[in-house]
Amino acid sequence: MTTKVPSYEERIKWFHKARFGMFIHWGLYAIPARGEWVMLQEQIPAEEYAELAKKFKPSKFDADAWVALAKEAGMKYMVLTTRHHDGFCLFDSQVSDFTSVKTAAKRDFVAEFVKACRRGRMKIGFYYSLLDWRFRGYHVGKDKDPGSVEAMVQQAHAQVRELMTNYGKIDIMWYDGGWVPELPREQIADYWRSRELNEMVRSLQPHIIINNRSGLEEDLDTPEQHVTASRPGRGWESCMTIGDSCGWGYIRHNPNMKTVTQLIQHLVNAAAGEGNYLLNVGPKADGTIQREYVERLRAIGKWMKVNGESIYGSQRCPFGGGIIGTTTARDNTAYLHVFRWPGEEACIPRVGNKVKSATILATGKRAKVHQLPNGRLFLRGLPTRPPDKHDTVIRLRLDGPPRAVPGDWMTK
Ligand code: FHN
Repeated sequence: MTTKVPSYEERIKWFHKARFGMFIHWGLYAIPARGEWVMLQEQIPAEEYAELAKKFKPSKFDADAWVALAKEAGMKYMVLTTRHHDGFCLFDSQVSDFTSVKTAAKRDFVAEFVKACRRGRMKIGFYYSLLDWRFRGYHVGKDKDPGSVEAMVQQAHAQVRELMTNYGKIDIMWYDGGWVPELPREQIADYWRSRELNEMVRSLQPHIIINNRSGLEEDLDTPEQHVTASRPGRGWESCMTIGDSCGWGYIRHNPNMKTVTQLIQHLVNAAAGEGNYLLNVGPKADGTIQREYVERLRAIGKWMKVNGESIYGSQRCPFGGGIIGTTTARDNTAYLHVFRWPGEEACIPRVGNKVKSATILATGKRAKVHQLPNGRLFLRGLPTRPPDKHDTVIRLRLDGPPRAVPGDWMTK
């Protein structure tokens, strides 16, 4: 019996409404606190690295606290590393003893995470690394050790089946680690048998969204550490760290933390391109999230409380943002996001609609609207200082869906 898979548009609808999610990189690597690549970067032998599992007993792990923080930030879904490249599973697996259930923690953290997300009405994504550094074949190549590569591929298929079977309805299958050192990109799907794998995923989870990292395009593009829109109609999500790009997992001293303004403007630019922003936290070994991340997420949440209508369910807007910022839209409303406050008058080009009103969301105050036939829109009577230091949003009520003034401005 073949399972009926809903249409792409049906499956991705909630994702477009959500716009903002939390990525969580957590595992044994939080103990040394030098990022999730520490095993490979410091060439730690697998047996030595496995000793960490004896110390991984996160006394303060509280999935409800993670969910509460994500909600406070205005996030609508959460993606957890169920297993990263080091091979350690945060879930119960019949095909591996290297799990948090069978070692010191004796807990199924994925199960606890899923239950907390459901209590908090958060959509759920499972990150799963196809590659596993513990398999010799991955490093020496299929020619030199075909048996090891086959065992690694079989592990991936078996564990993805466990994840898709044992934890209820899952919303995103977030593959990673599909790349293979000796192979060109177009051969990756065959190496992992990804067509067979994803057929199984969709048969078990017909509503699921699958990302583009198993060697197949599937449903979602995943630009990493940058915000680059996909073609209209294609779902995409920018994933990003708050600190250095090498540190998805916890790093004890991470000097380069992005500011709240930078993080908000990344979120806005993703929304302007009809994409999502998956912002990462790397909890400490005890399960808590560091203060610098909590402060930033709470500040973003404060901004989202006032301006979230310009982000959730956002559509591309054909108006220019000029030099001052960018625009998002939703139905018969456009939102001007002013990153660089111009003072008492703002101008944006290419507005083909009649603007019925302009309101600053941060203050509720109206601006005076003046429009020229060539599409230039002037908003006047603005305060000299920016009402919001990160991004002041001005809501433009229009006479219909946003439409741009046709043609090139020089020809007017
Ligand atoms: O190697 C991983 C990395 O550790 C992290 O998980 C990121 C998140 O998207 N993905 C890979 C690097 O592209």
